[in-house]
Amino acid sequence: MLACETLGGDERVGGMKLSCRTDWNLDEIRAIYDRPLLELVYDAATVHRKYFDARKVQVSELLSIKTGGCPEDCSYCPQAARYHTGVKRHGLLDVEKVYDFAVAAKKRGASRVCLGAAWREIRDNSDFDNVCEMVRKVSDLGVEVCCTLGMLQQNQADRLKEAGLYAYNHNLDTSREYYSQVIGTRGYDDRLATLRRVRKAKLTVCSGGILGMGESISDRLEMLRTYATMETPPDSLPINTLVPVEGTPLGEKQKQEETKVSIWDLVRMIATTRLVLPKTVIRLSAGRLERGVTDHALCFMAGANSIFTGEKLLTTPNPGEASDQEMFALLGLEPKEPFQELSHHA
Ligand code: SAM
Ligand code: DTB
Ligand code: SF4
Repeated sequence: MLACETLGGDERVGGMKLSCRTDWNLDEIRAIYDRPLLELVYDAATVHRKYFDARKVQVSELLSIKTGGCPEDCSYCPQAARYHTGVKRHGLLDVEKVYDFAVAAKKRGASRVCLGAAWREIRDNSDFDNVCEMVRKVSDLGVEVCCTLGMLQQNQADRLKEAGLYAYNHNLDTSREYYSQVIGTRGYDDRLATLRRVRKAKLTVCSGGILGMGESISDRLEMLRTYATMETPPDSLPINTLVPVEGTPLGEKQKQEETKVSIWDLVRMIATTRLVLPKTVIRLSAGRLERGVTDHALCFMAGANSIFTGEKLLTTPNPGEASDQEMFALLGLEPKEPFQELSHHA
């Protein structure tokens, strides 16, 4: 039986050193993932408490600042122009409208506002000038601003940093091997190149994946290995479970049944992430609507420490603030203040 030997300065699980490691291989990560469930959760909860205040959960709000009409073919995404999903398209929102949303989000207790655009990549045009203006104004409110705008070049990452951006979200979504089954219009290396530029601009990196797209457990863990072996791993890692949307290739009814993610697989993935990336904020992202408070409690125990709240993610439904507040009260959790993320490059 694998045992958690020490969780002091040099944490080990099953004899494997945990912290400050960037040399993980898949077998080691798999050995952690396959541990007896309650042992795994206990160790993850213990490591979580070493680096974080486990009563604090970051509450973020999402706003789609440009919706639909995306030229990419991501087979999960309701915003890809080529799928008929009924998503109402709109061009870039006005700066004022975004600012008003952020003011309201802050009042509701959010410490991070994430602005998403259905772009393949950023272009140097007036829309990007306006996004920089949004970032400037929302940052001045004292909340963390995150953008997810697709691929970017170095000068664009630098401009976002200069405008006050705190984080950039750009997901690898799955393993390199499975990626081409999900997306054909760009490659894994394009994603990695953007992440390097984000890091170089000294922005914090938010990068994670989606479970439930038909990938194997090995694909999930291989994605985790990619993150854990980066010179500087992500500051935050969103774990989404697929929100099946009719009209997308992955939204087909039959596939949904086959690929539904069990709470146990989700908890194992969160706990394993907590153990191999002890300092990373883990965001329990898309796919919360079907999960009850008991499921959420297990995820928080396993090391998740962030959620997106509000009735809508970018285009799909999500639990609203009222039910999240009720859940926080029940579980004794509190929203985290902004700018207290452990940054690997600080
Ligand atoms: N266009 C940009 C990009 O692809 O990076 C930013 C927006 S994109 C919608 C942000 C992330 O949302 C994707 O990387 C994916 O992980 C997640 N996502 C999109 N559709 C989803 C779905 N149906 N279920 C779960 N996650 C989804
Ligand atoms: C992330 O990993 N999940 C959030 C955020 N980053 C941008 C987005 C989830 C989107 C789910 C599908 C939608 O609402 O359109
Ligand atoms: Fe476009 Fe992003 Fe959706 Fe892919 S995930 S189709 S890039 S909006």
